[in-house]
Amino acid sequence: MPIPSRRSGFLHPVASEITPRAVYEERRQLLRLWAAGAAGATLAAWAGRDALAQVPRPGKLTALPGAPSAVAGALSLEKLTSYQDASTYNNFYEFGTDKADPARNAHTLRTHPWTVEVEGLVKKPGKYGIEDLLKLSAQEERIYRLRCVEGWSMVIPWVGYSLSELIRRVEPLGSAKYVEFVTLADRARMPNLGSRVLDWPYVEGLRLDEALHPLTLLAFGMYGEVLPHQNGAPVRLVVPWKYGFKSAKSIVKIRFTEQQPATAWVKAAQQEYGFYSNVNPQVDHPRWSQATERRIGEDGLFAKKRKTLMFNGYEAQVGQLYAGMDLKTFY
Ligand SMILES: Nc1nc2c(c(=O)[nH]1)N[C@H]1C(S)=C(S)[C@@H](COP(=O)(O)O)O[C@H]1N2
Ligand SMILES: [Mo]
Repeated sequence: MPIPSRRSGFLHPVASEITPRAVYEERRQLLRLWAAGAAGATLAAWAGRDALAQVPRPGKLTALPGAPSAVAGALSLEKLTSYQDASTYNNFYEFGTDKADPARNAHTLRTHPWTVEVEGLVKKPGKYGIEDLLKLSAQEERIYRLRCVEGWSMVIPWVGYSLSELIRRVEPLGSAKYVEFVTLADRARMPNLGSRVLDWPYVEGLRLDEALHPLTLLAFGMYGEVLPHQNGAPVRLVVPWKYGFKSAKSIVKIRFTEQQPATAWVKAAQQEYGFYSNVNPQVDHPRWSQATERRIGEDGLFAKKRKTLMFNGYEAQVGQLYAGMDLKTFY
């Protein structure tokens, strides 16, 4: 994918983006009306949306449409981040630490064949080819905010299904308390694995109840298409109430454990990146405040910062998971 010129940190859309995005915007309008309960008037139009999404797009990725999710809180009504921004301003350290590196370098990733291995404390461990994993449950579209620990945020329409669908199938044992996500570490295809910026492979983890929460998404696509490599193809997590780094990309192993997994960022700097990493405006990162954020795409010279919401705005859905916990200690 060509990298657009960057002036004052602003990304200029290239001409080839304009038509597909206009089509997407139209779909998004329908989705918004639908979510707001204006279904009657727009149902006919809504029924036509998949036809729109499946219009072949020369040079674009394969369509991966999903029905709008019925999970509570899964459809944010905020303005979407442009596809251009969402796919060119990324963190994927295996491909470099600059935000533009993943889009520049991740073309070397091979996503077929791809296997995700489920192991550890489950009754039914096994290996899933990516095609089977994709079809394990109906694909849903969810519009989630993604808030990064550095203070930027985006609003992205993801396509996938609740991780709980997979977890139920493999039947965790009573002793399973955590889920560990191990991602690809392929020196031949990932140019930054020679660096020691993190202890590869990149590993993330969730408590089992967090992993089972219906908002925890196993994502295969975004904007109605399969994931671009730089966003974690062919399969990643999206955990909308946690800082972005909890959303492991290009997952190859899902392991059920009794002990809290040693995650890549906790190993790198425990004081800065805790295991929980719930978005919390009241608990600052040791080097900066977490009370505000900047929405990517609005980050012009005079853009106002936004107030960061508790649990990234998903408090009604996930607050109960942390009842009685001191979130300053378990950050
Ligand atoms: N394997 C892997 N997964 C990863 C990362 C990474 O460096 N490697 N970065 C994380 C961080 S810090 C963020 S903010 C999100 C970024 O996702 P996005 O590029 O789709 O916005 O991916 C997360 N998942
Ligand atoms: Mo991040």
